[in-house]
Amino acid sequence: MAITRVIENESNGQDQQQELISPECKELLISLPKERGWRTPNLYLYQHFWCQPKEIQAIISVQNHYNAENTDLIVATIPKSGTTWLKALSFAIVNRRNFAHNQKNHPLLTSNSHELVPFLEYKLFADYENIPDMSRFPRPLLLGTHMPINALPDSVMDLKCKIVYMVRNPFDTFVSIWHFMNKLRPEYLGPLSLEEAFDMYCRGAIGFGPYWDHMLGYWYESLRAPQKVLFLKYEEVKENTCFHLKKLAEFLGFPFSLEEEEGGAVEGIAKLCSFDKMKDLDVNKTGKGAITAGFENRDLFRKGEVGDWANLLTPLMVERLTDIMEEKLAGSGLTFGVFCNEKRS
Ligand code: PAP
Repeated sequence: MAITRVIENESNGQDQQQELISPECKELLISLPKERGWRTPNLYLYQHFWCQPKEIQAIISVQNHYNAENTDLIVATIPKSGTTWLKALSFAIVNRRNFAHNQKNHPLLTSNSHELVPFLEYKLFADYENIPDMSRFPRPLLLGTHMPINALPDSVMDLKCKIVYMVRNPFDTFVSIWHFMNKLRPEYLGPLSLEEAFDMYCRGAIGFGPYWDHMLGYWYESLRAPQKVLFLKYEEVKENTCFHLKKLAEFLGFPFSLEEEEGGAVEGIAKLCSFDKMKDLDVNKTGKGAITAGFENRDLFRKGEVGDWANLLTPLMVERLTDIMEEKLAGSGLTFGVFCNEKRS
């Protein structure tokens, strides 16, 4: 099938996007509701979540061609909620028999965690004409995704493979996205003001969002099937990394032995994957392309703090987002109180 270069021309004649997508996907896009995009002209509502064109095509490929196995392990997040960190922690846990945390040639010292735990939709199935032969990859497969739980292929949900999900309070997640998009947004799209971006976020028009649906999907599944989905909060992992690291290791099926614990393996992995350590590595200072071509790895490491939202959001913004979260999460049991609402007063 030939690749078609699609150029979208919006009514103002300047808003252009070039993507390598198939004629079928182009056809599909025409039928989907759309919103102004963050780093592409438009986001499209596909299967009840907002997505960029090329990602929709990749997700269709994932849905059609990725057949999960019982031993597969999936790291899921909505963008900017701790993906890079969770991938590093998971990789270090699962591969510690081959690579001890203090080994000089540990892969995490020379590769970004996105290279070691590839995204289904950005890496493995990004090119719809080159479907990977997953049988050639070493087991267990450790894979990443931003896809909402309902969009995952049936095999992921039907088999015993496990999903670990990390959520981050929506205030810091927005701020992280805002800074990130400012770096990635192409010039021809013009600036996206803080106010406009915030409004889009509050209306749910953000990649893979609405973010409340994204987190609630994984949240409810973690309550229904705790052996299937482990639900972690960025802020809690930050506060007590070793405790959650042990929980994560147990869930993934790679629990720490007493001997390992006494030998400092848990603390060692926590340190290896810490923000300060990872940010300082050459691969993360000067490397490129960990997620997609041309992408600067250093853009994945900004501050890595809890509560940075207080430096950017106005009281009115905080109030609006707090009200939205209270309404959307009402009755779910999922809260971010200590990280958001309490700071409102
Ligand atoms: P992605 O969705 O593009 O993969 P993701 O890794 O989910 O990005 O989020 C990036 C955020 O995680 C950044 O937050 P900030 O903008 O508020 O600073 C980044 O700094 C933070 N981050 C990256 N690595 C770590 C880490 N090892 N520990 C804690 N936070 C981290």
